[in-house]
Amino acid sequence: MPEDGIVCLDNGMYKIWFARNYRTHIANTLLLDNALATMGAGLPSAMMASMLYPARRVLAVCGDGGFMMNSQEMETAVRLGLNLVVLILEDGAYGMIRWKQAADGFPDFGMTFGNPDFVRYAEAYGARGSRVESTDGLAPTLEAAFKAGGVHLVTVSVDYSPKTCGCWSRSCATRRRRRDSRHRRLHADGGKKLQDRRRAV
Ligand SMILES: Cc1ncc(C[n+]2csc(CCOP(=O)(O)OP(=O)(O)O)c2C)c(N)n1
Ligand SMILES: [Mg+2]
Repeated sequence: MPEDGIVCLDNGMYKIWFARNYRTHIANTLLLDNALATMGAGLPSAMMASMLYPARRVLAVCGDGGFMMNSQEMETAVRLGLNLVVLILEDGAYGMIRWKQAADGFPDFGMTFGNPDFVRYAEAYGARGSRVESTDGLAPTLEAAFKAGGVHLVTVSVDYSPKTCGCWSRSCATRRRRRDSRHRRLHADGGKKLQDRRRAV
């Protein structure tokens, strides 16, 4: 993104990455709602940013769950002739809650779902859609989407498994990073209690 580009986040796991690592140089170029943290806000806030600053690049970053909470606003964005790109991080799950559930030692239950084909979904609204197939493809796909103008949806698969965010698997690869006392208690016996609990469910 250029320095004056505006990134508008929805709410999910990736918000933590942006909050920690995304450097801004101009005020209000990273819109991040950490108060009520409402899912579904990414696309509408990008639409407003694009209306206020039509000459600047605007990128909404959404999880698949959050995007689907307000995705019908694609129609409004197309109808108003806005220029914006929506990047969807697709893990087929409410990733952040799935992670919290695992970090608290609960079974991996009820947090996954299926998605529409987001490229065709975008096209159904008269927008453009692209799927990123490799890490190297991300930047050029975004660049092409901004250059093309209009409403453009870019979807990319994301893997939030233990490598990325911690206690996820039975082996609990990053438990040493966890300060949560409940979590520590569950692992005090090498994970036996946790396994018993999983067996019981
Ligand atoms: C309206 C609303 N419902 C529920 C929540 C609780 N919540 C926070 S993050 C999250 C999951 C987000 O899933 P997704 O958008 O797919 O992002 P991911 O974490 O998978 O990247 C949920 C359910 C919320 N913040 N807002
Ligand atoms: Mg998700």
